Amino acid sequence: VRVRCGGTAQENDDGFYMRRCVELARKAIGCTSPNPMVGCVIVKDGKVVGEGFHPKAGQPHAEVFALRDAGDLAENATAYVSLEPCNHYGRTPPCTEALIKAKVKEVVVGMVDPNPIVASMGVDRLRNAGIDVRVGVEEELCKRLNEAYIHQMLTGNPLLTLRYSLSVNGNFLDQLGNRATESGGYYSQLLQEYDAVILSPSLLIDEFSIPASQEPGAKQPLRILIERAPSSPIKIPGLATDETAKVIIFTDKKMDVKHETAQLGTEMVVLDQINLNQILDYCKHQRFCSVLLDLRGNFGDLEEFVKEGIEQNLFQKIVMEVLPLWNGSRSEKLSVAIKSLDKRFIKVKNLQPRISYENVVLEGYLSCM
Ligand code: AOF
Ligand code: ZN
Repeated sequence: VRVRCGGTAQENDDGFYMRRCVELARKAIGCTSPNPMVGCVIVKDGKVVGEGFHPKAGQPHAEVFALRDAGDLAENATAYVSLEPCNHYGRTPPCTEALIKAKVKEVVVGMVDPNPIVASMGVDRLRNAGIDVRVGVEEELCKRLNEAYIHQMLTGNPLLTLRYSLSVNGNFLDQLGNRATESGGYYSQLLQEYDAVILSPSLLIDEFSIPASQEPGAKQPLRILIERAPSSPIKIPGLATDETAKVIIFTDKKMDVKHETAQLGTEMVVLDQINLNQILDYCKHQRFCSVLLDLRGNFGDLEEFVKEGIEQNLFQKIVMEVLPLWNGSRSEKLSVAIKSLDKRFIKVKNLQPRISYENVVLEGYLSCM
């Protein structure tokens, strides 16, 4: 349904088609890293004549799919793209040239590409070829779509999110809310968005399985397990991995990993010292755009990471879930670690609530003062 509200007809149409671009882009959620998610819509005489999105790094860009879909109808049409068309030869040829060749009349861009090899040069190239270009339609929405990609491009580091569950009286819980892990549940949806998730190995022992997104066709994040100098060999019961669900165990002591982990695609990395910075370095070298530190299971394993992250402003984002419980099972240890940081004044920006079954999920951005 097309809803018109306020603004000029042009502004309404622009917003409508750009939101469609974002919707298309999100079809590849979790699959494009280190590339951004991008959607493109070709509109002629008020009708959509072509649509496309970027499915995966190495595959053609959104514009190419949309132009293919539109065929000859792209001539004199308006192309809407959620990200500035690229102007470089990467794994694929420049989208600017494809748009010029297709003779589109106008290009409407959601946001400029922060990639320094694009950074407004795509817009300039199109304008120099005589195409009208407008930039910044639904910009906030387009930026939110690719917040991890943008962060990685601007800082070189992956976006780091801290996730945890709370009871209504503010205790840290080591459980998830009702139906969170099912398809459509917030946790299942969250996992598919991340390139990697840092977990306590106790989860494997307690749950006999490794957390995985249940969304249809979801790409699973790399699961990073932290095992600090354990006294006994790591047992990994029921650990099932495949090409899309890799596991890496970081440890500071060489030890046996039972269960023929190598065969299951599990990698082991022994470090002199394990801390959050070291894990982030590893993720950075993998060109990950996003990492989730998931506070579940035995918090003890991750307590130092939370402290280090807060002390050194390593977290950009938090996702917290409030369960309809008074106490629940709680971690005294973690509460103590967090309390020791109470003097830090960190503001949470854009705190957005949403309801997931009977739980409240809050997402926000940490900003240090
Ligand atoms: C677009 N449309 O759909 C995407 C763009 O290695 P390549 O050739 O895939 O290039 C990757 C870069 O291209 C990526 O870092 C970003 O700057 C841009 N992505 N551009 O016009 C798209 N995915
Ligand atoms: Zn491109």
